[in-house]
Amino acid sequence: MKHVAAALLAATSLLAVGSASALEIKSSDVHAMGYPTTDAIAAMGECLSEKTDGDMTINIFHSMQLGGEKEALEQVQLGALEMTRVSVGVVGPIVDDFNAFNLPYVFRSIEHSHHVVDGPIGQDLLARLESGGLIGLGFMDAGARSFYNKERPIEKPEDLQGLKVRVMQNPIFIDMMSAMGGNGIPIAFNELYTALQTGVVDGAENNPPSYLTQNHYEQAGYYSLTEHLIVPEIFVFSKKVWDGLDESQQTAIRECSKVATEKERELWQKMEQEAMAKLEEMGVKINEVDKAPFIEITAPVREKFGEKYAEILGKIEAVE
Ligand code: GTR
Repeated sequence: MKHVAAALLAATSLLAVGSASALEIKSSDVHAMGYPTTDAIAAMGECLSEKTDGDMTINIFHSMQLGGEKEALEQVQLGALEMTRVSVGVVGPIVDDFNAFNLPYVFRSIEHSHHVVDGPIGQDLLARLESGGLIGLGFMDAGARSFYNKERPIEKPEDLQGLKVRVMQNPIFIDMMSAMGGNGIPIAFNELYTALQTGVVDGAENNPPSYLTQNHYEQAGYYSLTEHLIVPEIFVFSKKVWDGLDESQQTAIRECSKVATEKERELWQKMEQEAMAKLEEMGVKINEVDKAPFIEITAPVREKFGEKYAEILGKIEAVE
């Protein structure tokens, strides 16, 4: 996979040599085109191309062509890749305070998460990514994540006992699973379908659009609406490349980033509804969940990290 990725990047870099100020921004995403995140980055590309008379364009490497999200972030930090769209779930290891977003039941609702990421908390976190070699361009929606597995509906935390549940590659999610009684196993998104198929894990957790479009429902047909995490998406630019751009290019990227965020939120709502309908149609066994016991059982995780993230957690809670 690494060789294929390197060859692809090298080939497109050659193609990108054009007029002196021309810049082809390569951007990766684990999702296919037609997903809200990829289509939003495509809209950003159109915006950039219009603004710069075609000098700046975005070439999207979708569908995990460049591998998983951790590697993508590394490539962007190195400047080998200009941009990537990933989950905030994998950004915690770069700027620790992002992990406040990765704690279970921290956001009261999607609206609450919007108010947080659109306000000073979100903007400050984006700015702090510079220390990790990244320029934070914006957030996107990813709804709420719920459990799915092969064995049974999850109605109460005890139902998770004995299940091997794939989590994103960030140790904080292993703690979350332990608190709930399950066994959290970090695996890259691009390796998850096979892990479900071969029984390396019994289940995973994600929002309805990802569960559907990755065909995970074929392997794990119980979907239980625990909505335990609201983890936003984020798109970031390489600081190495950014520092070589002129101000007008940076301004154009900033302005078109807003187009991407807005577009994604609009597409997300529609996609989420459609995904739920489609999952039902495919015979997935979906169950509603009383969230109170899940909130209660995950309190120790919020307490464990509470001190570390006290300042930002306090600010998040104070947001309406
Ligand atoms: C999806 C998200 C991806 C990826 C994936 C995962 O909801 O859009 O960026 O993080 O979840 O679970 O790894």
